[in-house]
Amino acid sequence: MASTALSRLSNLRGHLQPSNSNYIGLVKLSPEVSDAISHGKAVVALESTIICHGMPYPQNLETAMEIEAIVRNNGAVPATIAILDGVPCVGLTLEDLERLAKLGSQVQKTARRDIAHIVAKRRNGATTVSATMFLASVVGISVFVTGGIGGVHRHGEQTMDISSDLTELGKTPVAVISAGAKSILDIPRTLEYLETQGVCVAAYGTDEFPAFFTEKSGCKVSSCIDSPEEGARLIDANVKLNLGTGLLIAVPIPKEQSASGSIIESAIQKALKEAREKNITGSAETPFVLTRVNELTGGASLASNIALLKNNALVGSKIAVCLAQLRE
Ligand code: PSU
Ligand code: MN
Repeated sequence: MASTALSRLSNLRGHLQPSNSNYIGLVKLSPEVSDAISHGKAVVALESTIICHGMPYPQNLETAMEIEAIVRNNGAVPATIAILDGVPCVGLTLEDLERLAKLGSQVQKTARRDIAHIVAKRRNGATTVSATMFLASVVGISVFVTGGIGGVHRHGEQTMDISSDLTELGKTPVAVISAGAKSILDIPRTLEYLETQGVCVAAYGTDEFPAFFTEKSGCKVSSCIDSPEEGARLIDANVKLNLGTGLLIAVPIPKEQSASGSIIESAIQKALKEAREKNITGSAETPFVLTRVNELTGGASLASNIALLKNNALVGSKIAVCLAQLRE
């Protein structure tokens, strides 16, 4: 109900910046996002690591703008999230997007553990899935669209390299719409870990978890969604049950775009080998592998990446619109 959302927002606002209506605690909302949340309109959160570390300039800027346009054309308000000069921002201007896109990897990749540090040092931070989920939930956004989530890395049983995206999904009630997890990761262990965290993993139009560049991973999911309405009902049930966990909604890459899957797989193998040889680990591993895979495939992986992002934005926006209708 719109009035409930409004009172929830004004309660939350009471805390820190009472003089400025566009802050919730330390988090700054754009006027458009603030208005949409207050009135119970459909809002879709978007991350910024993908802009700064996932794609080269200028494709990163073009894609960020196109994704926002797709969200708008489907009746929802886009809320791209990043930390700018120490201020966590929900909803960016075109100038903000340009700045992030041009700075690229100079902007620190910011997962949950890095948020306080970046704020305290008044730096810029490109938020990963975990940090974006956290900030989206602070301001009451339930739907978040991205490309792929982090997961349990291959050999994770030895390195303990498990993305904080997975623990965030275990404790933050935001639905993440993605194309699954890349096969640079250990997908079966990623799904096991999500089960341990109590996270419902649903696949859109299929019963199989997709592997980002390809439609299939060989792993089944426990929930299937066949329409935006079903997605919205799942999110609504998760919230009303007060489970406290997030949801992972995996949308397979469109068939036409997944053809180069085997070429990409061999590039992934090569990039992983190089990362091991160069001793690139921790938070640097994912950006390194993504960049190398793109170089090795001559841009084919970037084209697939952009195509699946657009498709996720389309599906996620429709789900967000249905969710807003359910809550009216
Ligand atoms: N997977 C992708 N593209 C990405 C990422 C993951 O296919 O851009 C980014 C997301 O921001 C994700 C982060 O949250 O990498 C995970 O990093 P790590 O593996 O260090 O947790
Ligand atoms: Mn990691």
